[in-house]
Amino acid sequence: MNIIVTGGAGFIGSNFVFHMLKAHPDYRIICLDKLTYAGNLSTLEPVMDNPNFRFVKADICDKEAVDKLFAEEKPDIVVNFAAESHVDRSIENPQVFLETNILGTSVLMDASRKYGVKRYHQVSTDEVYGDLPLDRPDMFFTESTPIHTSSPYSSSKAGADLLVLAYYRTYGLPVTISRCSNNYGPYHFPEKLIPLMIIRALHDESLPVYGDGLNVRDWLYVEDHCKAIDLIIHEGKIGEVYNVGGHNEMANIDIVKLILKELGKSEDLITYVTDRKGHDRRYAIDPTKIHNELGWLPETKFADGIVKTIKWYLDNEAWWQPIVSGEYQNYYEKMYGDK
Ligand code: NAD
Ligand code: TDX
Repeated sequence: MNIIVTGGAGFIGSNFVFHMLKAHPDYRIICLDKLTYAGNLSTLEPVMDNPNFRFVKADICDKEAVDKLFAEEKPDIVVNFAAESHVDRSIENPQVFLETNILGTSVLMDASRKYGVKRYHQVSTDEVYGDLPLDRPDMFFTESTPIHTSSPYSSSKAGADLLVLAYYRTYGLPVTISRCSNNYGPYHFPEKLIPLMIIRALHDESLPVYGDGLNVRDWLYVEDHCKAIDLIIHEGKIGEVYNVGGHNEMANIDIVKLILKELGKSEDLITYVTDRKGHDRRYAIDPTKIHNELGWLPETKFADGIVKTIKWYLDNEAWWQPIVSGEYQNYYEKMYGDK
């Protein structure tokens, strides 16, 4: 089985590459990644010499490069993780989100049609459903919750999802879509809440909490997400959407306090800053469908996963130090300077 994994040098994509090489030692995994600021080749170092792995640096929007790779590899399955993924960046500069997340998806699906791919899987997000009120803990996102996006990021992901479903209906492309809640774990880029707070706390720097800090996210350990995608590409029903989440809702401020406690740092580091524009209040996934149809259940409890993650950042400074010491500094100044 040949599988093209796009965005495999990023956070979830790299964890998926590791998972697949381990879970299916007879599969060939081809990673296509543009290596944007979020892609890190050093992450893939441990598998670079694996004969079942190939890395190709290319842009999913580049039709020629994508076509060439599909012609060479004749993939059975394509799993598309490649995306611009950070909400705050989408508020600053939406354009590249539309290009990569929507146009890039169409380029991959055109190649998938041309080369008779047996499964095109789109890695989407729960953010396409918009948000839920804090005072209705009985409400959850199901697969039939209407699309109702808040940010340029989530709109671009929703646009891609609609296009994927249109390719299924119009051309019969064998597609599946997964919509997962917030992931955390190793190799999470330090612009995102959990790694940002861990690394800044380690440096005794202020921890910028947006708004009142009461926004709720539904956290899932990244490996559980990878296992869900593995199941969907093998056993999921073509044309279907699967929500992925583990009923683990946490307010941002509680996550930040937990990280401080684990690291033995003072809560005085917490700084409330101007809220994100259009900030979604609460995400919460109902994973009944993937549980009933495919038997998926998350395996890592948040209490264990967060400790494992903090330990990973403590043990892997060599991975994140070059990131936070370079261009990233300018990014932080620009994004947080006037907050
Ligand atoms: P990430 O930003 O860490 O990684 C994205 C990867 O895509 C990087 O390696 C980058 O180099 C690559 N990439 C970006 N533009 C590209 C292009 N034009 N061509 C080729 N490669 C390109 O993102 P992530 O957090 O790992 O998210 C992966 C996917 O999962 C995204 O589609 C995202 O929308 C989705 N998702 C993420 C989460 C989460 O909590 N992180 C939750 C649900 C869904
Ligand atoms: O400095 C910060 N302070 C803060 O309070 C940052 C970076 C974030 N936050 C808040 C905003 C959110 O309520 O923390 C929460 C999580 O923020 P992010 O880590 O930026 O994630 P989120 O916006 O929830 O989106 C993530 O989950 C869904 C991923 O980045 C998306 O790619 C995925 O689709």
